[in-house]
Amino acid sequence: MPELRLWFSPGACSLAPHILLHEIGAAFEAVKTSIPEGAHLTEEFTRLNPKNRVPVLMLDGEVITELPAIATAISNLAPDKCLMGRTDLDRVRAYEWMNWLSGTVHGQGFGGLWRPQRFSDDPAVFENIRTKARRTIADCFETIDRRLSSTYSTGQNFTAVDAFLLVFYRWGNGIGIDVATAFPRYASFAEPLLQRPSVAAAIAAEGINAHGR
Ligand SMILES: N[C@@H](CCC(=O)N[C@@H](CS)C(=O)NCC(=O)O)C(=O)O
Repeated sequence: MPELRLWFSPGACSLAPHILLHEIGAAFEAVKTSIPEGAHLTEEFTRLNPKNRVPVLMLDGEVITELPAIATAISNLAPDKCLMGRTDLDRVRAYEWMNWLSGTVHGQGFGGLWRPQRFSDDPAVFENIRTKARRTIADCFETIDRRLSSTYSTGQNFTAVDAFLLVFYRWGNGIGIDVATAFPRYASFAEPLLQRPSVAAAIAAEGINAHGR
């Protein structure tokens, strides 16, 4: 196994790769920062990732950013786990999910809600951006709910997509969506996965509440 170090902030999207590292049973160093406190805004972290975001994975000295890329790098370390899908079609579906989760659900939905300043320099319109972002999140959760019909989102095994979906499940509950009532298939998918040893281990290591509420 290469030398692995993951920079995370408790409960942030970095929870997904944190779960994946536990899933493959890798020895790794977890480096904690705190996004809400702005603890990542240091010269040292900016040198590491000039985009100033977590997650960051260092793999034998190579710095990797962006969740779909990090998930792929971790998946490559344990090919038998098929964390980015088992068949060719599963892999295509995994990237289809990861791209949308990263760009639309995270970037536009939760990004708009929590970081409206990324979308306008005018504080007067921030509330409008937040309102629109909440609608985007609800639309996305509708899509997720429609697409989930079995234990896993992609193929027949646990993948990075499932880990990423758990992040948004927690965030959805955290912003006051009653996911169990409004999106019951999403909740029925997520709740059993929260018991998975790799998921429970990452949640315990981050010191966060499993359900996000
Ligand atoms: N596109 C990036 C997004 C990463 C991202 O936005 N991470 C958030 C935490 S969930 C962050 O670090 N935010 C810091 C900030 O906005 O200052 C990815 O997929 O890795």
